[in-house]
Amino acid sequence: MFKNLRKAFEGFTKKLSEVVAKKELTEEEFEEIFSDFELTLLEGDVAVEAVEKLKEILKHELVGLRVGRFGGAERLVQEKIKEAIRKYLSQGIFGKDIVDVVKDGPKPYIIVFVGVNGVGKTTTIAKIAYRLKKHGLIPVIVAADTFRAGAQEQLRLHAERLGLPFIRGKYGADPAAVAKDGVLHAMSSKLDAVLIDTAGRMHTDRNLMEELRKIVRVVKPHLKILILDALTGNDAVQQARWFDNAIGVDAVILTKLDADARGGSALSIILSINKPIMYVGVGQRYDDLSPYDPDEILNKLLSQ
Ligand SMILES: Nc1nc2c(ncn2[C@@H]2O[C@H](COP(=O)(O)OP(=O)(O)O)[C@@H](O)[C@H]2O)c(=O)[nH]1
Ligand SMILES: [Mg+2]
Repeated sequence: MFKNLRKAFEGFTKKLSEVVAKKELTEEEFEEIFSDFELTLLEGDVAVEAVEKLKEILKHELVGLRVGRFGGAERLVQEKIKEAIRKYLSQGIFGKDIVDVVKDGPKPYIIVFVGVNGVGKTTTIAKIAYRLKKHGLIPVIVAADTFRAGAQEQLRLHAERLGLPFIRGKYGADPAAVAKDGVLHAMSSKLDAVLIDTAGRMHTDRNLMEELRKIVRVVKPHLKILILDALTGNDAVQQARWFDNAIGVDAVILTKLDADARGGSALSIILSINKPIMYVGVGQRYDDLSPYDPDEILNKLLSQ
């Protein structure tokens, strides 16, 4: 999925090394070499903000660099680039497993999941529920999308398969009331967590914004997780902005990293959203959820 971007990085590295092998890299030279690279990044669907940020970090790391007569320019430049991006990507690690978050948090620990339809929200909730159960914690799964019968049914099947309690509302019921029911159920049954699935109608829908705000007001979640689809690039960046504006997002789970994306999509999202990444989805099975590891992404990007 990072194929195009990898090629672009290779070209960029090569041009830079040709300069630093001979002399100290000036800002003008950096700008010139970066402009070719920039075009490839933008064509590869990397968001404009991400490109700007990348430029800043790389400029800081590379201007003034020279290698001298002993050679090894290409490797040095590659290391410098890798280090700069690693530093940057590492700022976005959530850094705590959901099992510990729930164990260390108040009981029941309330989590609201938000995201546009189709990004993998329901599947990810099932994965989180599975992970909690595997570590001896019992969550209730709550279907607070009361307008899509199919969405509720999908979640009910997951709950049944996982052997976990499930709460839903009648068709058209107030989603906030259903979410509250879930919390009350968890309290009376002394459950460890409440996982609330919400509606994901197009993010330009004002009613959805109000609906989500109401859920948040009523249940006061301890954690608000946004699900983003790694294949959607710039769209995901817009979605992140919209949901953050609506309810304030604490962490992101990036799904479908396993699928064959246009180059740069995942990196672009990670660079652009300024939110900690908690997990990445790497498939459709319950255990296809991995901690976010910047090195994995870097290796795909830069290994030869
Ligand atoms: N390959 C892959 N598919 C995923 C992943 N997460 C979800 N999906 C698939 O994406 C589709 C939409 O998922 P769903 O959970 O229904 O999305 P929702 O509308 O946001 O609730 C389903 O076919 C899922 O199996 C992932 O990490 N990798
Ligand atoms: Mg769903």
